[in-house]
Amino acid sequence: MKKHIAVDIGASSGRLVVGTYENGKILLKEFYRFPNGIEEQNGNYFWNIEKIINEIVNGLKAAKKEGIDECTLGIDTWGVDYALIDVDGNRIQEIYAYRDERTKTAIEKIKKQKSLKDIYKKIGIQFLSFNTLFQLYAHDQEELMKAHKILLVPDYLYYRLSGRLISEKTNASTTQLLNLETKEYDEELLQLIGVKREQFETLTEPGEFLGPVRESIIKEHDIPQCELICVATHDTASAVLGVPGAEKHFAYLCSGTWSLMGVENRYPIANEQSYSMNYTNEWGAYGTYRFLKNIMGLWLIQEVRRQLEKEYSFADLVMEAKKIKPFQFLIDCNDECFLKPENMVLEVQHYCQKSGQSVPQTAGELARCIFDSLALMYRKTLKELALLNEYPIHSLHVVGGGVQNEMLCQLTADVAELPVIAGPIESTALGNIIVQMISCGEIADAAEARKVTRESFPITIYQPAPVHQLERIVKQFIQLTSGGLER
Ligand code: LFR
Repeated sequence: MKKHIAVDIGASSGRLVVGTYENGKILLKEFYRFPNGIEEQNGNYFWNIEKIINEIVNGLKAAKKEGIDECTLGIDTWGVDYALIDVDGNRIQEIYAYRDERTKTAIEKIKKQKSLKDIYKKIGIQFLSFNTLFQLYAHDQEELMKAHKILLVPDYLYYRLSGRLISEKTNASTTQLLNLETKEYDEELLQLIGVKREQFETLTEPGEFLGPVRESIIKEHDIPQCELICVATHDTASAVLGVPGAEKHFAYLCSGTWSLMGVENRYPIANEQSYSMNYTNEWGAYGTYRFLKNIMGLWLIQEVRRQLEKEYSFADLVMEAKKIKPFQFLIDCNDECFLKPENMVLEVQHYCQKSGQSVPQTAGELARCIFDSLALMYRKTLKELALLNEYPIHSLHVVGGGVQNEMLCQLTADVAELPVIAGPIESTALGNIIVQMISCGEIADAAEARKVTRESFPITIYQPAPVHQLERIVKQFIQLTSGGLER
């Protein structure tokens, strides 16, 4: 029986999970977890990449103690962020975190040189101020010129473990630099930001074998013999592979620090309407596209929790929220002001005040405001997805850590007026391991993997219950979020 390890690193935590395929089922076991987060240095925000690498090695040592001597290994992380390395393979800067503010005005600046609509037409990626396109544009040009290679975070981690240089496709698409037609980095955009094609590696498909972890690392740290497999290294791409959708068209919500809501398509949709609603076509494994939208997600509640004087667990916040009358305080969760505010509590309060609403004061009121607003944003996004795709959406799969928030799952079902199918929680690690299993010939393809997933992991179904005065609440929310379908 083959053992596969997923190194799955998110913005707030990383984990190592071992997966095996036995009797038609996938078994997952998390055996190592560590906290992650961005760190401030002189007003800029960075990831502590050396700490992350140490934690991966510590996790692999733990794997050996668990009795794993041999395995395959795949790595996924968030998208867009990059390391610059010199010709000797040394990193020449700390890795900026995407919430760093240096890109705040980059979209406005680029717009003066090239129309955003033209960029969208050929790239098909939603405009987010932190996409690599804008980060590189805002990067110190001299430093950028010194870079022999630009590696996205998981590419860099593969490099550190093995010496292999790759530019994995699913994550590369989050740069907003891949051309939908040529399926290559777009020369014109590269020129616009002062980067050469050679600074990126050749694009690599998920599924490719990348060779072993360096012998020196294995010996020094006494870790298992690991064969690296290039997985869908963008965490969202992995998470979507782990969605147990059975229907031809299923909608998903990958619920973690971000809420990524969308559908899986075989073709990109990059037209006027998808441009004006800012939908993305991120490249998926096995020739798919993730047509989705980024919604600010659980980051809002994570940050509120961090700011509150009293210590609350997430479960405590849910309990407090349940005591509060719903839909009294609404925010547009996707407003830029929530991307990296100094103090999320004050930011939420300020938003409510300036939009003429009463202001949430207690932990319960703040949590209620966030959960209500997220559920309403999910409803709005589902309506947009159905319209842009020209097919109805009958249910919603929720995967990721957010599955544990039963209140939000039920609220989503109620507000969106459709059943929510929740689980699995660890869909990202699962998707990572699914690619490894497909490459090793244990599972035939993504469709079979979804079938196996359905048989392997429990799900919870939340049926929608009527919401008092829903129409009025939706109207109010739509006004707040400037337009939309149900205006
Ligand atoms: C989720 C995610 C999103 C991406 C954001 C920044 O972890 O990867 O898909 O938009 O992080 O990279």
